This record gives sequence, structure tokens and C-alpha cells, in this order.
Amino acid sequence: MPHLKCASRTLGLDRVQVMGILNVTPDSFSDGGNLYRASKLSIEQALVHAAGMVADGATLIDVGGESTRPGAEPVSVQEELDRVIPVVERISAELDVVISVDTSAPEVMREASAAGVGLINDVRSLAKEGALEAAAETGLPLCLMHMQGSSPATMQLAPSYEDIVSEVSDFLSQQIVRCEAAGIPRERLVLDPGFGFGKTLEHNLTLLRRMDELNALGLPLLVGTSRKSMIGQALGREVDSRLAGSLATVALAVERGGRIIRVHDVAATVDVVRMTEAVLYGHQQEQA
Ligand code: HH2
Repeated sequence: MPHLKCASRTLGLDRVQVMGILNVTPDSFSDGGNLYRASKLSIEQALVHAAGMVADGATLIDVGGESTRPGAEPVSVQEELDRVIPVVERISAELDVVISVDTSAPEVMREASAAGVGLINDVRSLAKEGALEAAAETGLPLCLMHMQGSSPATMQLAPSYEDIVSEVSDFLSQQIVRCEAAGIPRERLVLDPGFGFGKTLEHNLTLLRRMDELNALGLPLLVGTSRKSMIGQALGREVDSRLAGSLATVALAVERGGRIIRVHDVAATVDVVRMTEAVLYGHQQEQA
């Protein structure tokens, strides 16, 4: 049975798992503007939000202290640590859930691992200096994601591909080789096509349509389309009106082999995932 050893917890991947997004950035947990620090109030808010997502069926909580939206300002490592670590410690102490940390910084990987994280999610696929070594040292599973361009600040300037699916696939297989060379076994890896990261609307739609081709890499796929601009552009919807569009992509992603679905709207996503699995595999299997 496919599974990930996430520190003290095991995450079974025979069923699709839902990862709830917990952004600890000033725009998501505002406590007075840009001078965000992990105040008692914001840690409490983060915990309540995480607990709600767990009650709704999330089995992973992805804690991120750096906004990776196109054009987002970079944050210092210290600021990221200040945002993320207290929240990870609190969730780890209070909730029965796998915590993942959405970071590219080696220092954050190390400290988050010590604070109770069970998975490292790096949108830059361990490209920052020292990240590969830090991730290897933690012994944790890793999510490797495709992004065209070296950073979220510039990735949307002029995305271009001959064949997006084979280019994403080639990139991800190179990352597997790189990890294995650094002593990280492939059983510890999760792959992500990186929806919205250096891709136009047509690129994103093609990638989802043909996502099943990435199963040839033989590793679990993580999919993050929730509320993204691909949905805004396809439907002409603002970010707070993208739930239905997001759910359509979830059903398609599950049908095409997605094993972990990263979302903001956990309850609705869990229903769509379970319903899609019931259609694909039958209700008996769905209840097992
Ligand atoms: N997308 C975002 C952040 N982290 N990690 C993975 N593995 N896959 C993704 O698609 C992914 C990710 C997008 O982040 P951002 O635009 O900051 O918004 P939010 O975190 O609210 O989704």
C-alpha cells in the first residue's frame, strides 16, 4: 500500500488526501498591516483555522510564511521563521494531523522539522543553496514542484513551452535523480506539476487535461489549483467566487491520479474527492 512516513505519522495514499492551506502571511492573518509577527492572537487564529480544516477532513495542513503569488515581495528567513515556527509548534501540540511546511529556505526546513513538521513542500524544488542538504538531513518526505523561471517574482513574465507536459515531466524526473544522488530515496518524494507557476491559462488547462501522463513517473502527485488565477481567467471570477471552478479541477485531478489535493475549501473538496472516488472505485472501496 503506498504511503508516506511523515515523522511520527504515516499518511496512507491508497485514498486521496486533502491538504488544507494555512497561510501565515500578513495578508491572510492580518494583525495590523505589514509589521506581521507571530502574536498570540495570530497563533490562536491559525490554530482555530487549522482545527476547522482538520474537522472538515484535512489530513495535512500546509503552513506557509512566504507568499508565492506572482510578483510577491520576498521575505527574510528570520521573518519566515517568526511566522511559521510558533504556528507549527502549536498545531503539532494540539492537533492530530500531518503538518507540511511550504518553504524554500534550508533554515526553515530544519527548524520546522524540529518543531513537528512531517513533510517539506518546496515550490522551488530545493533549488536554494543548502536546501537539498537540509531537506535530506530531516529525513522527511518532500514535495518537488515544477516552476518555469527561477522565482515567483518573475515566473509569469513570459511562460513558454514546446510541450508543457513533457517539459514538466522531464523537469520532475531530473529532480528525482538529483534527490536520489543526495541520498533521498524516491519513496520519500511527492511530485507536483505546479499549476500557476510560470504557466499561461492554456498551459494550466493542458497540464490538467493530460496530468495522467505524469503518473508514468511512478510517484504520488500533489495538485494545487485552489482559487488560482487559471480559474479566475477561465470563468471570469474574482478570487472569492472560484469555489465551483476549483472543485471541477479537483474531480478531474483525482480522476487523473492526483493523490494529495492542496486547497483552501476543505469540506467541499472532501465531498468532491469522496464522490469522485466512489464513481471511480465503487462505494464499498470508498467506505473501506
Ligand atoms: N501553490 C501555492 C503555494 N504552494 N505548493 C505546492 N506544492 N503546489 C502548489 O500549487 C502551491 C504550493 C500558491 O501559493 P499562493 O499563491 O501564495 O497562495 P495560497 O498559498 O493561498 O494558495
